[in-house]
Amino acid sequence: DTKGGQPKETCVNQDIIEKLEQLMELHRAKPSDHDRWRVFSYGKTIHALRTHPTRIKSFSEARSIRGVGEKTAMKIMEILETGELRRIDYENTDDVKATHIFQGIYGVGQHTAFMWYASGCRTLEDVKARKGGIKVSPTQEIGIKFYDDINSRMPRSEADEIYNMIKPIALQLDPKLFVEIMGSFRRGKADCGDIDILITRPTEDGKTHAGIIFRLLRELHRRKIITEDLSLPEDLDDLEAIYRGLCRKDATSKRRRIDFLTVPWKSRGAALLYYTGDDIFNRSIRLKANAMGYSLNQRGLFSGVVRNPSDRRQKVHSGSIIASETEEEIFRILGVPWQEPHERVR
Ligand code: DCP
Ligand code: MG
Ligand code: MN
Repeated sequence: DTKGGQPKETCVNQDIIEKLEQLMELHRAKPSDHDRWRVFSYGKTIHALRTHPTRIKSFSEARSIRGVGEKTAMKIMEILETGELRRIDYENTDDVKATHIFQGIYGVGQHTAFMWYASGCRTLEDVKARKGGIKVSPTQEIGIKFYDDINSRMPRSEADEIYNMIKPIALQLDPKLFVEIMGSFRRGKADCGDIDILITRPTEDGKTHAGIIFRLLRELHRRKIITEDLSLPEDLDDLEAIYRGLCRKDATSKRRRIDFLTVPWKSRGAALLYYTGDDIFNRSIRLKANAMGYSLNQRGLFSGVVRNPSDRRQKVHSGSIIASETEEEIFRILGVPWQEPHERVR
């Protein structure tokens, strides 16, 4: 299934799920293999709980759910009896708190966050002071400078305004461009973490959109819509490119994260599907494709992809393309009933 259980409003065990999710997130914040295993195991339990039709009333009922062992069943009973789960406080250790703050810096992952913690940093001020002699990259420096802006979501209306400033500028550079806003905005969410813009161009006149991102960026910097670059595409001539940066509506507005993605015209359906998300929906539709012997990514739906068994990232055989031009076609071949973007949520 591509829906992942009952919606929040109707899930009778929602309070239990939320506590276990909190605990799972704390384990996710920790680097050990053991913690990774726990995240995996809580993830399965939570999924099973979501599809459990009745309110759990007893230890034995909890134990009867697939993936729920003795320890988890005891946690469920604690939540039922007290409304709390003491283990959450216990797992929320100083290293988790500090590394959580550090990972809010754009360009800082778990590895860097724990290195900084090991160097003695505990707060953002410590990082700014380079406590313990830590190294901060120019991108991370931008992430620190605009920490609060980057970590707050924007109202949908602001994403809409910025998109409507950018689209005509792109079309002025090339009126044949296809420019579409993706991600949470396309799914109709009321607030967006960033702005995701997909760009491509039909090829029937023999021209392409190669290099358009750079021309567009020059224009957006000139107009002070884009304010900082976080990462630029590598190759000027590539039809497939990713740009990440910061933008703002006007000089008094917060900075917002923005991503530009370009794809070859023939991949537009697969790219629309991928960049609309959400990520959980993508995972389930990709698993469905895999179960049918296909492989799905932002470029298309492929058959006959052969991977190296000892390193699944390596393709031994790239396979042949089955569909990529429209979302509808990909849904149809996978036997998944059409879902509007706003329905594609966990
Ligand atoms: N995506 C994915 N897996 C990832 C990251 C992204 O499948 N690990 C896809 C699905 C996302 C889309 O790309 O919907 C855009 O990525 P964002 O990180 O911008 O996520 P959203 O736009 O969905 O949410 P937000 O409002 O937080 O930006
Ligand atoms: Mg987004
Ligand atoms: Mn994004």
